[in-house]
Amino acid sequence: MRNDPLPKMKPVEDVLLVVDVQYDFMPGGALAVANGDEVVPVINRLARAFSHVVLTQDWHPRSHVSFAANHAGREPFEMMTLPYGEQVLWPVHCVQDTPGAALHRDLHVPHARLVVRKGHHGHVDSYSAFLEADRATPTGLAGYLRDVGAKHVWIAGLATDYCVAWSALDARAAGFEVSVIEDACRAIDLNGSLGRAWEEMSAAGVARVRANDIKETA
Ligand code: VGL
Ligand code: ZN
Repeated sequence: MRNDPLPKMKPVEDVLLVVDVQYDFMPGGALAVANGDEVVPVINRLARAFSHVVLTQDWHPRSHVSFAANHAGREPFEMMTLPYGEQVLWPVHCVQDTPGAALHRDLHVPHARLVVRKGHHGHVDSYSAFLEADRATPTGLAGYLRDVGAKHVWIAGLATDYCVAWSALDARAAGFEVSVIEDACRAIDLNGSLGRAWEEMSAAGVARVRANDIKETA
């Protein structure tokens, strides 16, 4: 249904980054985010205001180091020290080419130009769409966004306190203006992670906005 379409935003400079709208993060999924499905219609509507949209997909090998099942005696949601730092051990999720790794079928962003798959290296996680968790291996997204003339990255999706927050912080560090659209995101909130994520984003100069605040800038 298309009534009252949002005005198109300035092309090129404003990019909408839609993070991990995949079945394993939906209610009933392997790493379910409470009410994660509620972001889908909000993002569909928002995306009409952007001429440039990039999607991300969490995309792990089954042997991935972030899966508790790959560490004898470990349970999901425990912490583990890995060579690159502290890692949450997750349930097996978003295994490459499985139904749980697919984008939600009701996500309608036909004009999305790029899908960044992340977390594909077996020995390092990647919450961020920009930099893997070793904080050294780039995904290439910052270079892509610079090449196409992007200045402001608007972020929506799952989960607010992990992949959205890490992507927002790295986008700032890469020199972009960044806004996180809070009602187009939902959180995992593990041991206070959501409050910490908003504090870190705010300290880094990430704007916290709502979908209805987004107006034409052209
Ligand atoms: C995510 C935990 C593990 C996310 C991905 O998309 O926020 N969280 N993998
Ligand atoms: Zn993951």
